[in-house]
Amino acid sequence: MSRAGAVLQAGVFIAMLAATALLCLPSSGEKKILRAADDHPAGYPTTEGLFYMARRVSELSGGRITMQVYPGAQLGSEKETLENTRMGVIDVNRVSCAPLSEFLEEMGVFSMPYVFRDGEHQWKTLDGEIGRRLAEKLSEVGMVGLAYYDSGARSFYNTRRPVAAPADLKGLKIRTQKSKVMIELVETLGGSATPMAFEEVYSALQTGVIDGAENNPPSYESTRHYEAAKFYSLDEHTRIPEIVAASAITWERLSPADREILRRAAKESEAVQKRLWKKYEADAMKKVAAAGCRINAPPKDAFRKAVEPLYKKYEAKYGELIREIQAVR
Ligand code: BDP
Repeated sequence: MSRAGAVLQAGVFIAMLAATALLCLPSSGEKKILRAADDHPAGYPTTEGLFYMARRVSELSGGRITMQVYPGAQLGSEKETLENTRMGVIDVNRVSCAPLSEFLEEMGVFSMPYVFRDGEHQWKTLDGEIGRRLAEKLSEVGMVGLAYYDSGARSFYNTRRPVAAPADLKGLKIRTQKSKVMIELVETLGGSATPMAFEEVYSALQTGVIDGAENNPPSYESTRHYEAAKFYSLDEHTRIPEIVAASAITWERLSPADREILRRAAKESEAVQKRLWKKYEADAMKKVAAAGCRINAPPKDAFRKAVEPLYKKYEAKYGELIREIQAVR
């Protein structure tokens, strides 16, 4: 063999070795598909947040990781998607912290009525040590917290009458999320709590199985619950954040670099979601008002007073955490 031929052969050999080494690299070299769940349709701020995250995951991984977003509860109701996230069947999940509290009890503190003074206090808490600590605790139940999303404030709506004071809730059948705190909150205020999956609420309102529910303006509008339940009373009893969480099983299979891509993309999507939220919330209020909904803003003091027994009841569980939240300035 000529000298040039030998050099060429050696070169090819080295190139082949390098290619083999690349193929054998731990997971980071492989293409990956991740499935992400949201119970809202496309266009809703949380789902759009996930779509943005998916775009960034693709960009940051050079097209190697695809995050497929399944909107509109295609992968199940929140309780089901949470179970499937823990099992590794769903890789990324955007849920409300209320149903999440059935898996990690501490998350229920965010469902305590008026625990946040306002949105600013809420975000200081979530962005600070408390928000981080609770997100990290998700590892105890098979998940990894990646970002919080905005969900504004939840208020009551019903088919019967304006709620000007807690007494007006007496006897009303109010749908709640599947969360102990939310059930007890409605009961404490005198309503009759009916826990039910989000997707079932519209027909339950129409058929009169329930008299009302409670949610933020974007959900009240996008679900068209406002068509069936025209009385919307802005008591703003809770500010329950949304969370984007990954399955711990999925997480284990990712290289440190890919984990970082997911974390970064989720965090970037948080800022986008919060911006979209503000706009959607204002638009939703305009839309439901234009549709003839009767909107009132009852004085909150009576509601604050009426939920005091709930605080007593949860003192042993959340008392310390509540005081920590209250101390956030
Ligand atoms: C909405 C949340 C959604 C909920 C739903 C509900 O974004 O994830 O779980 O409320 O009430 O605000 O079930």
